[in-house]
Amino acid sequence: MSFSLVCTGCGAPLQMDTEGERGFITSEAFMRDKPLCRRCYRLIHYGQMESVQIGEQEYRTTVMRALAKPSLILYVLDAFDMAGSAVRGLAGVINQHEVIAVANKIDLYPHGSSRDKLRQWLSREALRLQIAHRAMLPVSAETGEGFDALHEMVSRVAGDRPVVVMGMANVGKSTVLNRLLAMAGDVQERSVTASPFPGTTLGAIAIKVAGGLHIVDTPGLIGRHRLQDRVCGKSLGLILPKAALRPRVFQLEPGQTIYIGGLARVDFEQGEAQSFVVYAANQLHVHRTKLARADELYRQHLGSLLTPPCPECADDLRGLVATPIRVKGERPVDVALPGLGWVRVGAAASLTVHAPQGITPAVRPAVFGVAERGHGGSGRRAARFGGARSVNPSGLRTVFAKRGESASGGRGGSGTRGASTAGRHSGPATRGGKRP
Ligand SMILES: Nc1nc2c(ncn2[C@@H]2O[C@H](COP(=O)(O)OP(=O)(O)OP(=O)(O)O)[C@@H](O)[C@H]2O)c(=O)[nH]1
Ligand SMILES: [Mg+2]
Ligand SMILES: [Zn+2]
Ligand SMILES: [Zn+2]
Repeated sequence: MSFSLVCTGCGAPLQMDTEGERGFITSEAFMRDKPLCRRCYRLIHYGQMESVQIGEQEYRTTVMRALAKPSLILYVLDAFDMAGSAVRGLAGVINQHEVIAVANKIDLYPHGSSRDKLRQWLSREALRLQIAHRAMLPVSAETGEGFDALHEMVSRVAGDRPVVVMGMANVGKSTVLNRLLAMAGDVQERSVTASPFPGTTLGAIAIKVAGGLHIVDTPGLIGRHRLQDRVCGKSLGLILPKAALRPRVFQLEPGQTIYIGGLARVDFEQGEAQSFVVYAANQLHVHRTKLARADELYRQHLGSLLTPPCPECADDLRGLVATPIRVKGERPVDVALPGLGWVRVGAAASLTVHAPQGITPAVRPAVFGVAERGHGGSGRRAARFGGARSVNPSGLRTVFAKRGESASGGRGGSGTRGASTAGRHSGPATRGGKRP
């Protein structure tokens, strides 16, 4: 039996000298079959996170090393947070390998939504985020949905290349890897550490699976452009969805606004009265108020009614930055807030979206409900077809069916055609994505 010098849970080099630093292990734990650092032990057994993170430079070096040989990359994306899922600054390295995009956490999408339409939308979104991929596989590492297809494809195309699992922090890379290990019949309890805290995996972990597969877990990139990387541990529990999203519909008049916790605010300034549909963690409070009262409410109730942030993380997240957004109304759009969710807007509207410094709202074609296109997109219709008034599976199916029918008119994923922001939205779709 070979002896591992990195933690088998998080990949940190093991050391016995400095408590509280990464890779710390007691001599007893070190003698075990599967040496696990103290941080992993506490994460797994007590759900406690010691705040040790790796910086951006170290992240890049680690991933580049893991990709030293021609590899099959499983680029794991968070299907709930596509806007926050693109790893910035590594495209040049990634593009030298074969990429399978794995959109994880699809269990968070309302039950009954058409998975095939969802896959097409996710693929277009990935391309818009400049993630070229040979295939897009929507999966849930939590429920196992989509894993037969993923396992089959990995077994078929990997050959003798290492399979490198990479992506932003917290998208579920380690959970995906664990499920693949289990499917490969690896019963030796060789699972890696997964946790709700971004930054769980600290180094590359290479695992040889029975049957010849060589699979590598890598750390995730932590960025200031996503809210899950900015809130404290307590607030994290409020913004991360735990169950399928329950869309929340707000019938708004111009001059009204909605707060999503105290982390974002969407002002409806001009346009016809219409419904706004909020897709965010069900446990997160969404508050509607008059625009005229909005600032005062924020001053008085930040951290209480409008939470998160809580007192512990408010300093970094206080003082929202305004971005004007014009929705043309030709097609419904989502205003996505990295790490928080999105707000679907179906008809023409002038909005101002407020979010903490560094969190940039992104406008994209709506994932749900383009059904009202060509119907004038009135608010009432948007509510009816948006599948949102209730979480009605068949309602959602209707949306997708209609979307399929009206396939003409440029569905090529040109992104922000339906809206414009003040020059801050992301660019048009890239080429390069081969469909399976
Ligand atoms: N709802 C849902 N949650 C998931 C799924 N897969 C993983 N998670 C959760 O997402 C969180 C992060 O999972 P990890 O596997 O640790 O994510 P990671 O990408 O390895 O994170 P880092 O190591 O920090 O980069 C955990 O709370 C998981 O339980 C999924 O399919 N659905
Ligand atoms: Mg991990
Ligand atoms: Zn560890
Ligand atoms: Zn907090």
